[in-house]
Amino acid sequence: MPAHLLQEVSVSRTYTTTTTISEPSQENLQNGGEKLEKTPLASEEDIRPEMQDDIYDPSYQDAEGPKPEFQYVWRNIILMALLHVGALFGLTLVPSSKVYTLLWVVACYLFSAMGITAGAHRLWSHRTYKARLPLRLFLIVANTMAFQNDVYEWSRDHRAHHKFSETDADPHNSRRGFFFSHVGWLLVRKHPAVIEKGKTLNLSDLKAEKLVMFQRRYYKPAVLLMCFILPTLVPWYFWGETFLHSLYVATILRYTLVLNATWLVNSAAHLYGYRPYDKNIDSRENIMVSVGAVGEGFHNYHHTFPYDYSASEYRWHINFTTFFIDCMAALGLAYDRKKVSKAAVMARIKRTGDGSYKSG
Ligand code: ST9
Ligand code: ZN
Ligand code: ZN
Repeated sequence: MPAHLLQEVSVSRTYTTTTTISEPSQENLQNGGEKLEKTPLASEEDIRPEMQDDIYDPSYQDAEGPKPEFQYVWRNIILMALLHVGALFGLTLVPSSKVYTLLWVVACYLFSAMGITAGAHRLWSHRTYKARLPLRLFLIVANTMAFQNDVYEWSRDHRAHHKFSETDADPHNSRRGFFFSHVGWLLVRKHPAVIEKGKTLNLSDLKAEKLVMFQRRYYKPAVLLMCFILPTLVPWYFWGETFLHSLYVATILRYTLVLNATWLVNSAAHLYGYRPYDKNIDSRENIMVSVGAVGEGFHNYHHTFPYDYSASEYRWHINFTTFFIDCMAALGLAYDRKKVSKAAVMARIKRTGDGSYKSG
């Protein structure tokens, strides 16, 4: 029997589903088609049996009734507003910055991006590959430069986002609109469901990892050093950049750009784009987001197969993060990279895709 048929057989034997395969219609392409009653609870292909708490659980639904009022956190609102005003000022300083400063911005952008994508996301939240200590050290330092909460908190929120997607228990529930899923969720107290359901998640792997706990313990001083002091001092000290340019371009603007590129995955990639792998979920394939987020915009694929180390059907296609992990693997620092088979992907496209998939 061909491999892809074997996949389909094993899927239907393991999980209950009411899916029927039908020809894609124009309506499916436009509005995602009708909702299925059930989508699979666990993986399409059992390539990472040790971790299940980032797999979508459709059995959890929002409680009936009105949503609680937003409880604004004014400290965060003021700091975020100041940061963005500072970034706009930094933008005006770009033309008068030294070339080395701009190269430094690119280097810091990519370094902190790796700390989020290859580190907090694909390694620590999803365990899609394994990393030896030198790489984990590199990633935790890079992650600290990104200042997006410590890895433990980031991964806890992110597993909740996958398991309880688009419900009150999803920290950046995109059903609450673009602004809320982009940055608004960081400006208000969390919905009680985030905390209640979040407490049911298995985080034992993160609690057991000394490096992750070490970062959590020293997070504030480490962020001050890695995100603010070091990126400002380097251009000022090494190539005589003005302190103003160093602070506003290399630090404030760079930090704000990385934040917004990341947040676009939660907002734009949950609202705009096709759903070739699963039309029943809100996350979408968004090339523009992938460019800024160095490979994290293939978000319909990623929510369908969260255990794939490439977060995309492909490897190096608009995906610097996968290129980076593959380079680390070539050096022997990354190993056990999980990749969903082509047969399983094709079977899933046929079963739940919106009909927009183009092969090749
Ligand atoms: C930032 C994060 O920007 C960005 C994350 C983006 C994720 C993107 C994912 C997309 C995929 C990957 C793409 C990567 C692309 C990268 C591209 C790079 C170029 N479960 O939170 P608290 C409990 S951060 C279980 O204070 P409040 C827990 O007991 C930016 N329990 O809730 C906790 O205590 P503790 C900088 C949970 O009071 C307690 O509740 N940082 C969970 O409602 C209180 O938690 C900021 O701006 C859970 N999920 O406050 C700070 N959650 O932690 C923002 C909570 O001690 N944060 N509990 O165990 C805050 O100020 C606050 O969290 C708050 C909510 C005001 C938002
Ligand atoms: Zn994810
Ligand atoms: Zn998502």
